Amino acid sequence: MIKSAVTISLVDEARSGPFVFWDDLAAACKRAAELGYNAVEIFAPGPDAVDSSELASLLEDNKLDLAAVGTGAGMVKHGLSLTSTDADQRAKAIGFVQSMIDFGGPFGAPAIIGSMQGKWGGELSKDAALNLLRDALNQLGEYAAKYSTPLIYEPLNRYETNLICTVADGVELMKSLSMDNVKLLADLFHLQIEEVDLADAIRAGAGYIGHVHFVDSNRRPAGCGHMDYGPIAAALKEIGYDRYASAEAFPWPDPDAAAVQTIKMFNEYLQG
Ligand code: LER
Ligand code: MN
Repeated sequence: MIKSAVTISLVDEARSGPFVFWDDLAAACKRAAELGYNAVEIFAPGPDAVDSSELASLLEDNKLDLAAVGTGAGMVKHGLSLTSTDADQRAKAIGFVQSMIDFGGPFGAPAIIGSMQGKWGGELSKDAALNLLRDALNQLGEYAAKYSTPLIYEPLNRYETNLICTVADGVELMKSLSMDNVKLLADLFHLQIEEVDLADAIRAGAGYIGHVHFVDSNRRPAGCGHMDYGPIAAALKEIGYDRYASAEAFPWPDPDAAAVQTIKMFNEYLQG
């Protein structure tokens, strides 16, 4: 069965980003539970931004799981990238993601590599960048295994990366890794920019998709754009997808309405 989650951002530098709840972790967890979400996904400035025992209490009190933790703050806050041409910077980027794996791992939550993958260009060729990305994913996938969680890698649309933009290219990248503990994130917003057919793309990701960002075509909450969810839901069920569909959408028209709208669409299309 697919499980529902909703994003909470604690990162000031990501103020214009696609996150539903903001700033107040306790209030967001309480509201997520009231609305019937199974879990929350946290986008934090770093591993120490949230006290682990406080998070454990919040999750337990609200009967929520931690679906995933974002690592994008490594890029937006600290300017780090796993494909930097500077070895020191790459080592810092790896260290930052490891610290986020250490934060989420004890809660069974995988870390997500999105913007931390960086881009190729200038003195860095596409092949060289992909090799750096492969090295990083191998190392971090291995690291995540100690918590029995995968590492989640997110293909992004062309305006955010030029490395891997489609599910099919993501599958090829996964196949080229030295282990199988890295899974793909199918973010429906990125898919609708890059894919010919979203349901076909999801079917092509069978066995490789480990997380879904559930959102509409304009990055508003599901149901507030022109995404056709019937075929998408059918494809996810067809491939036996049973992990999270997480609301990573603009807090439109406001956080609470976005959370209400997404769980309504989740219940209509993805539950059961
Ligand atoms: C970035 O566009 C995105 O989709 C996020 O999940 C990564 O921070
Ligand atoms: Mn995403």
